[in-house]
This record gives sequence, structure tokens and C-alpha cells, in this order.
Amino acid sequence: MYRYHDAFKSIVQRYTHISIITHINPDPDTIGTALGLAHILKRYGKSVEVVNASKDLPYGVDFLQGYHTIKNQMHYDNALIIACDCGDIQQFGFDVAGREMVNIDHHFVNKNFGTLNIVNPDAVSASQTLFELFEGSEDFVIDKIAATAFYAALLSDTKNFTTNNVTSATFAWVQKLLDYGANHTEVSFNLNRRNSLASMRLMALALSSLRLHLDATVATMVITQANCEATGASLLDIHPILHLSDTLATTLIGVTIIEHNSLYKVSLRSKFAYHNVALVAAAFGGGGHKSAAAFRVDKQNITLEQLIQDIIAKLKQLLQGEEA
Ligand SMILES: [Mn+2]
Repeated sequence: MYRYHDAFKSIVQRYTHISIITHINPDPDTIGTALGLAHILKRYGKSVEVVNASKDLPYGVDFLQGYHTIKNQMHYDNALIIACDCGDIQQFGFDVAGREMVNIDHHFVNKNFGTLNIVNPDAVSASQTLFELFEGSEDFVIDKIAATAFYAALLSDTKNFTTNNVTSATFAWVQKLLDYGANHTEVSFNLNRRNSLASMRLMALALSSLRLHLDATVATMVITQANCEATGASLLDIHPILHLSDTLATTLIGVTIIEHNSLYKVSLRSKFAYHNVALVAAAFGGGGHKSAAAFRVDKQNITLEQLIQDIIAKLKQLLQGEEA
């Protein structure tokens, strides 16, 4: 990624103000990557804002520097836009027509919407793509504040180093982050030991909805709007529950369907990356990674039971090695 350094620098030099965009339904990767980038660009002398169109941000990263200054609308006019962890401008939630954009990402499916696209699908987090861009730079200096933000992004996107894309290169990178001063214990505590009571109550309801399909190789969970109301859970409280869907011993792919206002939001998780659920999500108009992907459908267009049957049919093809 270092080969993009000078191209990145020459774009950044043309602007005094930079708006960093994070994706809707924000996760710690998009937020941590953006906050680390904002810190580095401020040290480089730029005026920087970090924006997210959602009103709820993941609270596990609220200790990162700059978290409390994240805005839910763009205030700068004609600033350079840098998108972090976004595969598509649909994930912005902002109108960016006619704007110059830099695209920093690691999604397998990325629309290359930027003037400059720095997309590495082998990176385990968007923060890894950014780290590689800046490593060794005399202009964009990684310090302990940025390294801690990048580490939070990494730890979250690899589910504590348990995803299939983690390799020795990942740990070599972690060593560098710790050498830069990343506070790994603070990150680990904040991401893993701060569940809300609403989330734990909702977890019980979600698990009680577990159904098994295709000889128990696929598990589905449903979280209804009534479940969320009964427990007081917000969308943020659902996040820690999604990874449970494929943890049963026999299960290869887990599906969580969340009823939210007029939508069914479907989250797919595969235990092994060779079962590429991003293909299944794409078949329903969504996207994501090989082992974690998502899509949404309008409740008016389908019943819950039909949706489950349609998903199972696609997953059956995937598991049988046919095109999704
Ligand atoms: Mn990511």
C-alpha cells in the first residue's frame, strides 16, 4: 500500500479541510480507522471532521480520542472526503455528488468510487490498509493515539483474532502497533467487557429463537422489534449478539434477521471463509466480507418465513458449491 503514499499526499496537500466519512451502522473498524486518521491529519496541519450519518455509535470505542467530536452531519463545504471502511457510497448516508474522494477500505466487494482508491482485501481491517499507507512516512506520523485507534479497529474486525483471515502477518503488524504504543489492554477491556444489560437480556431472547436447517449446518435467529422494545435494546445492543449465530458446533453459517421499522436486516456469518457469504448477500442486493456480510429487504415485499426459506435456498447452493 505504501506505493499510494505520494498520491495520497498530493491530494491532501490541495485541501485545508478534510471530512472523514464512516459507514452507516458503524462498527469499531470504521470509527477507529477514522479517528486514527483524523488525529494523524490534524498533526499534519489539516482541519478535520469525522462524520457518521447514524445517531448511534458503537460505545465500545468511546474512549478513543476524538470519539465525542464525531458529527452526524458534514459541516465543511468543498472539503476533501476520505471514506473509511466503506465498500460503496450507499454506505455513507450523505450526498457527496461532485466531491473529490479518497477511498480507504478492505472490503472484498468495493465499488472503487474514489479519485484515489486504496483498497486491500487482504487487510484484516480498514485500519491495516491505512497503517500500511502511513508506515515509515515522515509526513503522516503514527503515534500511540493513532496506534490505539487502529488496534481497536483490528481487534473488533478480527473478533479478537479468531477470523480465518488472521495470519502471522497480522501478528507481525500487531507487534508494530504495540511498539508504536497502542494500549491493547484498554482496547480489549472496552470492546469485550462492557455489554449492556439490555444486550444480555436480548441475547437470551435471540438464542431462544434459534432454528436449525440443512442438517444443522445453518442456524437462524430472529430478533423482533417487540424483543427490542421488551428489553430496551437499541441496534447497538444487537451487535454483540450477531457473532453467536455460527458458534454451534455443527453450524457452518449463521443468519440473524433483525426486524427494524419497515425492514428486515439480515446478517450472515460463516465459520469458514471458503463459504463466501458476501456472494449470498450480494444476491439479495447487499455486500460485505467472505465471513461476515449483510443485506436488507423491505418487510412489505416478503413474509418472514418466506425470507428464511429464500435465504436457506441460497445457502444450500453455496454449501453445495454452486454459485449463490
Ligand atoms: Mn472493516
